[in-house]
Amino acid sequence: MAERRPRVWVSQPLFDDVVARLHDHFDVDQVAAVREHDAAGVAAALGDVDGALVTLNERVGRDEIANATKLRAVANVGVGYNNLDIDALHARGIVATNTPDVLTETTADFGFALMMAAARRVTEAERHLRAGRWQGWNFKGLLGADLHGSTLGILGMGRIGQGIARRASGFEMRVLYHNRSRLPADIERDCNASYVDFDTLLAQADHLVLVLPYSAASHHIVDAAALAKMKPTATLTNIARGGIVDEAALADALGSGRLASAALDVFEGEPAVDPRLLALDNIVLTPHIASGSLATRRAMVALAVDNLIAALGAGPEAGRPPTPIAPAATGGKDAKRPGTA
Ligand code: 8YV
Repeated sequence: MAERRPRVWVSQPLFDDVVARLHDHFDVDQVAAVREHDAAGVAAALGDVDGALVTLNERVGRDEIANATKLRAVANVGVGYNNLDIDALHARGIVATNTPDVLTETTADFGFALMMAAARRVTEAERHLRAGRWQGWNFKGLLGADLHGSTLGILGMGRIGQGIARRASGFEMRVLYHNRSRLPADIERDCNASYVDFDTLLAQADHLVLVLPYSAASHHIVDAAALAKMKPTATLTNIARGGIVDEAALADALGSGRLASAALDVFEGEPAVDPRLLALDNIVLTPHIASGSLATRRAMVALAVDNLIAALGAGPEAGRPPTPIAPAATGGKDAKRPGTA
């Protein structure tokens, strides 16, 4: 009797030519169209497979794997893995992997783009123009804040935070950061960045960018109290995870002029966006696309495919997936405190 081929689930349509490599080793259950999977759907999909390739849209926790008796590996397409319950997976001996590094520079580019858009009111100005409200040149219209020569604050100084810091040198910005641990001196020098405590970061940043892992400890770390410590002229950019910012408090701060402007690529209830945020002019809103260059999204899928093949004991790296998530890891967006991403 022929040996049973392992079976894997691919939760969303990705890039067919990249995912095709899975077919060399496994039988593949490929979801045909972009869709939301609820917990029961994920549990059903995992019920009879050896491995899964999932995105941040799929929560894989204790309940979802309860009946997944064959499951040996879950490859997340994304550096952040707060959608996975790592303890539950590891307790069952299931290997979990993510996709760090390949998205660092692309995501840092986008963080910078959002910060600039918030500071210079780019999307607000475009809406103004498209709505036909530009009735003539106004010397004092739509004035923004400078980036050059200002102070950049970075919360979470991992790979992406460091990428943003390196970009800031070109704008002659002073760079402050806060992180769960201070970086080695050579990295600080390379990033031209100085370590400060959280309150100092809030108080001194002209532009604050959030790039820290999401966890219970970082939930709403930017709340009303934190926002009240920021300069009223400051901007806030979040490219990490929605739950890090208390969106109701942010809407209040932006609405009352307590904070000049913000840019969010991530939201607490994705894909839903709080109507209070949608109603504001002084906020840039994008649908979780920070890693979304074609080349990078392809590279993320390729790395996840490599991880899944290796984790299931196939291919040249059998048993050695390139980027496993370590037990009690703190290197992704599931760390216990503000940290690296
Ligand atoms: C991905 C992200 O688009 O990598 C991450 O953590 O948030 C994004 O780059 C997302 O995870 C896709 O699953």
